[in-house]
Amino acid sequence: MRVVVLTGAGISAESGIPTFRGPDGLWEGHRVEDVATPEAFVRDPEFVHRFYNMRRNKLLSPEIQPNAAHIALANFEARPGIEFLLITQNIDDLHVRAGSKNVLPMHGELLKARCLDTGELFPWREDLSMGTPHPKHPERLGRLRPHIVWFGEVPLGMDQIEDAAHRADLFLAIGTSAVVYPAAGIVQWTKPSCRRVEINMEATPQSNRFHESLRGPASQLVPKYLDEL
Ligand code: BV8
Repeated sequence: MRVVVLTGAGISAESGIPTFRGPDGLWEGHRVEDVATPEAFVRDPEFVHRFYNMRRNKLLSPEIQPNAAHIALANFEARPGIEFLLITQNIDDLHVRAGSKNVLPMHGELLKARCLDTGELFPWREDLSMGTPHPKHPERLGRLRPHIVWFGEVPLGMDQIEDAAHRADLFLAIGTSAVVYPAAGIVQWTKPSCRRVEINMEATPQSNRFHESLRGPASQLVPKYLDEL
């Protein structure tokens, strides 16, 4: 069975990482759409670095751990006969830490930095600033950005995503408000015979495209749903 899963901030909420559009969705009074943009980075790079430094430090604190939903997805992927792709909009590493193998982080990764000049990626767990020396050319300062897809930038792996969606027998959307494109549109690439299931706390603008919409916390509904498959 070919299974494609799309996750959003809701799957990490119970691990302690705030979602974007819930009551705790603002940062210093700013919407993510206003901070996560190339224009904001040009205008005030230290402000954008501070936004990601805060989120990277929180992600690295010991109380932030994968929850039962992350773990259930990793266990399901390991089942025989399952061809599995986990597309995540999240920039945390909780799916990988839970043991998921075939993970496509379409909006980038918080624990990687990218060279502005060459696009080279580096694993990154410290703060970034305009004073950060380049790992290979220490005389160059401030030439790194977070390896994150900002608004107005093209998400990663779109060709692979479209191909997998077209071939999927089961498409599972978990913990996403389905307002950000092209992620919210992936469900529309599935074939008519594909089973489409949404697991979320609330209805979304895409709910009507799913055969089944399960309402409730991912940490309870995801393990239950996958166990019954
Ligand atoms: C693109 C990284 C072109 C950043 C993110 C004007 C100018 C420019 C672009 C646009 C524009 N107008 C529209 C656009 C397109 C734009 C867009 O869609 N904007 C929205 C706001 C309207 N999209 C883009 O710019 C994209 N790029 O269009 O390029 C292109 C495209 C294709 C081909 C060629 C060219 C780039 C979008 C990527 C932006 N980067 N992340 C960062 O994280 O700092 S998106 C950001 O929002 C996060 O990644 C997040 O994942 C994503 C979506 O949010 P969700 O994950 O859904 O989280 P949210 O909080 O919204 O919802 C959580 C849900 O979980 C809720 O429904 C809640 O009920 C539920 N929940 C909560 N707790 C639980 C739960 N469910 C279960 N259990 C629980 N416990």
